[in-house]
Amino acid sequence: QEWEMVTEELQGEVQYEYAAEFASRIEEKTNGAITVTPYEYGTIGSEADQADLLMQGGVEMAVMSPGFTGGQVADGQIFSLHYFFPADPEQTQEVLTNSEALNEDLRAKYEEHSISPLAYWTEGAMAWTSNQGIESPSDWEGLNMRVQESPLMRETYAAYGATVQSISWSELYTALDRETVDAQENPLFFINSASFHEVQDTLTISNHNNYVAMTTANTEWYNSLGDAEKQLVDETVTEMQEWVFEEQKRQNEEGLAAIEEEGSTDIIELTEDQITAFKEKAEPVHEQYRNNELTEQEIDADIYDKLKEEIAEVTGE
Ligand code: 6CS
Repeated sequence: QEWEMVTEELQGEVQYEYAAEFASRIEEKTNGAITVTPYEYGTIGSEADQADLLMQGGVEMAVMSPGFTGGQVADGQIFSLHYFFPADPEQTQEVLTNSEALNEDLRAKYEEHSISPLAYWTEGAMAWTSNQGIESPSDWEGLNMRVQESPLMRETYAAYGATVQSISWSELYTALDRETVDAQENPLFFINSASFHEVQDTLTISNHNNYVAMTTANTEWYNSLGDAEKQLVDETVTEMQEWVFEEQKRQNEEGLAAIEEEGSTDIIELTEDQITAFKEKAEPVHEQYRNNELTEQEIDADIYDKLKEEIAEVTGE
């Protein structure tokens, strides 16, 4: 058998390396009876095209960011709330791995669209880049922020006074360079490898959110697998939670070191007081989202409530 797995990143980056590692584990476990072909970003279309392809069963598996299907799977937008998941990537990974709200309830929502999220994992804490130097919510006023396809992202940035524009990451370098957008968010490894810092003067370590990716399978395909194959996929995905955590950690540390070494980017680390000012603006958005005041499509408040409790259990807050 041959399975195809698309990713939204290039060779060397976390998502692609994840798919390559997954492929090698499956091939080894089956003595080559099953091969998995990982695809780097760009071979198949935009992130949204790839999500469509998975939903239609054009590929068996995908590494996907929830941000690109926010308009379709409204509940997946929960990942774009700021200061909601733990700031510590290790605690976030623990929640992503063990949460029933995500791995059962949210999974069922995705499955209505033929996407089966088999695992959620972090690609690291996101930082903001801009030419302005973002240190307080008011620094966002008048800035046009690049976001993915999640209507809630508009509201999270509107709470700081920014406007937003959805574009694919493949157009982002040029958009920042030409100043059609003024700012963006991504993990440090990705900022470095996509060279966004070359066209932005400042980088803010904001700890506002961790980037989340999902290992997904087309639901009809996954359900058609025999028990042994399903078990093989599930067990490999579970094993890889630790592997990918270490991979993103290494890549993010190296990414920051490379940006620092280049020396052309002003790196701002928010103080606790500055973070408090952002939280004051971001937290009301959580409740508005939960109460269905923000997005056109209904979201399930029970998923929000359950996840919030699960997060509190991990952080002890
Ligand atoms: O900013 C983005 O859209 C891209 N960022 C990452 C970390 N992975 C893929 C995604 O498309």
